[in-house]
Amino acid sequence: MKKILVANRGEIALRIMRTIKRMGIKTVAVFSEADRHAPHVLFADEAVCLGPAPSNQSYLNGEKIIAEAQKLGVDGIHPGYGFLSENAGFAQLATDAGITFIGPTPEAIRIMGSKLAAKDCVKNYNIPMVPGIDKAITDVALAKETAVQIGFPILIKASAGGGGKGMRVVEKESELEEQMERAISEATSAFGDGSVFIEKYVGSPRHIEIQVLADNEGNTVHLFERECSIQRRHQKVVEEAPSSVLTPEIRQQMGEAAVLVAKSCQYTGVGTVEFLLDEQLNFYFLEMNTRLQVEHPVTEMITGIDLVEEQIKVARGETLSFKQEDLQIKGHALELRIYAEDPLNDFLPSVGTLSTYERPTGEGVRLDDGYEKGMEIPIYYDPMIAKLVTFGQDRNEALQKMKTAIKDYKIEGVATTLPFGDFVFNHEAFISGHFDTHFVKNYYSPDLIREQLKKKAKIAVLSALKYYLEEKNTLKSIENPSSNWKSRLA
Ligand code: MV4
Repeated sequence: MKKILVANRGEIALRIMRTIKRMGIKTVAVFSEADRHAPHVLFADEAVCLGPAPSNQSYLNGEKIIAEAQKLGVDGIHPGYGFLSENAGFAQLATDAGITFIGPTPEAIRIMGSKLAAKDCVKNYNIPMVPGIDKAITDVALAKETAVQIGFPILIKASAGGGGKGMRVVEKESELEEQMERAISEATSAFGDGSVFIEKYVGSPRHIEIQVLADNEGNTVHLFERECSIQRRHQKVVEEAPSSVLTPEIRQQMGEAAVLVAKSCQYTGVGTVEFLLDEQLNFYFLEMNTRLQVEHPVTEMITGIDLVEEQIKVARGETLSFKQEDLQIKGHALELRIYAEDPLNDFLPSVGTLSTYERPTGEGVRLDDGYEKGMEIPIYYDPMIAKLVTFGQDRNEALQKMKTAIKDYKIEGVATTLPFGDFVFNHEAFISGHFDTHFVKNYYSPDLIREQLKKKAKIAVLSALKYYLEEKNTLKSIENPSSNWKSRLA
């Protein structure tokens, strides 16, 4: 591969292009009219405008992207995450145009894009799954029968759903019919596919995912787990690797299960297998994400492996250069996603210009960002500004570095999730590792941040006052040197 087009924007486009350049390959950026002066455009060797700001007229226009790639003699396309990354049709379009799609096959994307197809695909591999039905269900009577068998509460899920969309908890039998009808009509209008299924509801789960990597010869390894339980409304905010609750035995079992999930669909490249982990440390396969994930840096930090480099090597047909036995966890990494969202105002998007933008630095601090001081955060795309990642020999070292880095990171002009991160990293439940997917709901309220901010303001005032009192006499002598002279003579 001599020239790779990155079909994305922001921090991930930059992060991917850095690796491509380091490998001696040329980079092509694509951009919308809103991103004309964005860092990913400046960084690339070549760049093409796709069209107006809205995603469906730019970053989601697969045909245009392929056409531009062909004009520029591109031989590989990296889709990043979001946008076209899990679009089997786009992967096929690239392949048909003679361009290597840097990701799994269209078939693997298609299977794992449907939860029911995924369950069906792995059914002969002995993968633990939450008790439930693995078929689309429309018959209310049958649903009731199954629900009574597995026991309430149960969860209705949309097969085509993702990120928690189309999920409904049903507490008792009398609510099932109404909830099912709603779930089906919601799934039909949201995804054009009304298939739903039911599962036992796991009440206080952790969300643990396993990074996998496979080449074209069937060599498949896992790169351990990421703990992603700290999220709000299915949007992850804090991630870490390794998880503080997994034992080596369960880690190995989950890793082996994840490798089997990948093998079941002849997976190639990097992918992520999601599990729920209950309080007794039972784990259940949820779904597989067939892309490079936002939170991949924590895995890179603890394994020393550049996942984008591995993607490219696999895409150009290379054999994995390491085996499972060669891999080990070294140290601990934390990630905070910094969104232009206001944690004091229900995390509403905060629009504006980055009037102040000062990056934290230091050993063990990695900042993946896509903005510069003075830039505006466009309203058209995901409002994530950056990912702040810290690495330490152990969890506590990573935590201390994170707290310092949050203090050193100065952003003004938009509200961000930095104060929310500070809240999480100072919370007893996070520090002790005793938390689940309900962390934000259970512990967070904006008043806690307001109190912290007030406390900080008070400390600033008090230390200024203390300093003033200490220096009062010096101050007097500066203001009135003669009186000082006289008093000394007296
Ligand atoms: C569940 C669950 C409890 N029981 N399935 C949410 C997103 C989707 N990937 C699966 N999700 C869940 N599935 C059963 N049977 C709870 C969740 C869930 C969740 C999962 C991962 C991370 C955050 C979550 C927040 C709420 C609910």
